[in-house]
Amino acid sequence: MDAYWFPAPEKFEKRYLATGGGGYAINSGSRSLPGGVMYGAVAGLTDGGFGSFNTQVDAVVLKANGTINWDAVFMFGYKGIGEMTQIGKGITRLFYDMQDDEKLYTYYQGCSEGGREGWSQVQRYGEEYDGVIPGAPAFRYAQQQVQHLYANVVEKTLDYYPSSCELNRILNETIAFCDPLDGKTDGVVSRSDLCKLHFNVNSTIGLPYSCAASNGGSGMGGGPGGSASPIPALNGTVSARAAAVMQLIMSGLHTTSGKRAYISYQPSAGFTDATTTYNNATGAFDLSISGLGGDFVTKFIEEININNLPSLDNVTYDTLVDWMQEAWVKYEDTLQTTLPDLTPFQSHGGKVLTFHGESDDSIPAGSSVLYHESVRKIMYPSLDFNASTAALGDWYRLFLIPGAAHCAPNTLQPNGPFPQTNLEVLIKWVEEGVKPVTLAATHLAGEEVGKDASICAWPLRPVWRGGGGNGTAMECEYDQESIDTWMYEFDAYKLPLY
Ligand SMILES: [Ca+2]
Repeated sequence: MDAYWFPAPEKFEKRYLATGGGGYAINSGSRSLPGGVMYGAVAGLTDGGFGSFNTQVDAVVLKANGTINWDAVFMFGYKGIGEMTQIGKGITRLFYDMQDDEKLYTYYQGCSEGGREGWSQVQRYGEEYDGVIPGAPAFRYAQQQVQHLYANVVEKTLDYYPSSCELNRILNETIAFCDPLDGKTDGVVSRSDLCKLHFNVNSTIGLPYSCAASNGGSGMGGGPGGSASPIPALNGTVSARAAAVMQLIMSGLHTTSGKRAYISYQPSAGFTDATTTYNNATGAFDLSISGLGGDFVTKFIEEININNLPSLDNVTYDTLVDWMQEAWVKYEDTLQTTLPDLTPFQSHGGKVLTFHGESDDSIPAGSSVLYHESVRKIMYPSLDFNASTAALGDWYRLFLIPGAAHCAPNTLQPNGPFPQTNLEVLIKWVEEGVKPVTLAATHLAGEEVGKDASICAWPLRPVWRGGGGNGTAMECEYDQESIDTWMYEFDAYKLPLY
């Protein structure tokens, strides 16, 4: 079933907007529809055929007999939104009595899983769309979902479960050290690549931490039930073992023989996947298995209808790589969503405006860079780096948002900007040919609240020169050493990982 919102006829601007969901949801309720109507667009959402608008795919992915419900997987993968758009465009033409030769501009906007869904539309229904905004996409699904368990396996392998107090001390120190590397001391790590090059997590060993007692709460990556035991006041110094855990997490998943299987979050991103749980009985912190990763392994890979893995016993780095490999093959044509040949979309004139918080703690920012580079190489094999980047940038632009978290500003780096007008920017690009050289953003909190900002397009990186005074202007620079920190070789697999 699909639902559409229609602007009043005098407000209709010959536009259609498809919307998507987040997590395991294929829609965001009616939250994302007013944004379309605001721009004179008919806006649509779908239930994917899962039974109701509130039913998420993980509730229907297993049939009663315990096998995969492939109809649901294909609908979630790309068909649900694609068919909604085809039907929605037809209804729109009829409703407003449009002539056959009148252009109906067609857009998509979504973030996270909604970002993956956006890419699914570019890859599978390229001719249907004129402009797509896939924010912080949860694509490369097999790797993306399983990698949520990586921090837990590091903790288990090293047998050390840091408290959130100790983790936050490391994180705060990372941000403090890396903040000025971009030339502007504002509490925002606008250059996580320079952070990667110059920050050594071992420098945090011995730093004191102290946290008041709390009622527990639960990290976003908390295990089943979000086990929220009260946590006593904590005092200590950052241990070498905690630094070792963080070092390994930040280096990304490798096989036990040292071959790279995936990337990690940028330094200065939160350590949500590493969240532990306090054990009242022992007075120690314990493993808290990431529900995002566990739910995927149990239902989508092992086909067992439980919401999380009961334990990580016998789960090694190699197990994670095996799960990634298995899910990749299993869902290559549905959920993986990294098809790098975008010829139908590109030749039809489609434009992609994509963004990713550089301090995203749920989907690594490097994931969006990896796909951008894959598309660049596949679409322009005979052009060198600069020429192919320029050619791709005519219709697909990636903006890394300094300091931003997952599809949102970052409370830990509140002075950072966030884009607020992406759909307007995309409409201008599609309908008036105004290419966003930089992306318009706004400071939504902090010292510069209300001020405008500009976001550099990948591979250019922001820098403030001239002493770092807050009055100095940002430049978008080309820095090969920084760019190289975003490039990886995935030698754990025989196939290329796009
Ligand atoms: Ca800074």
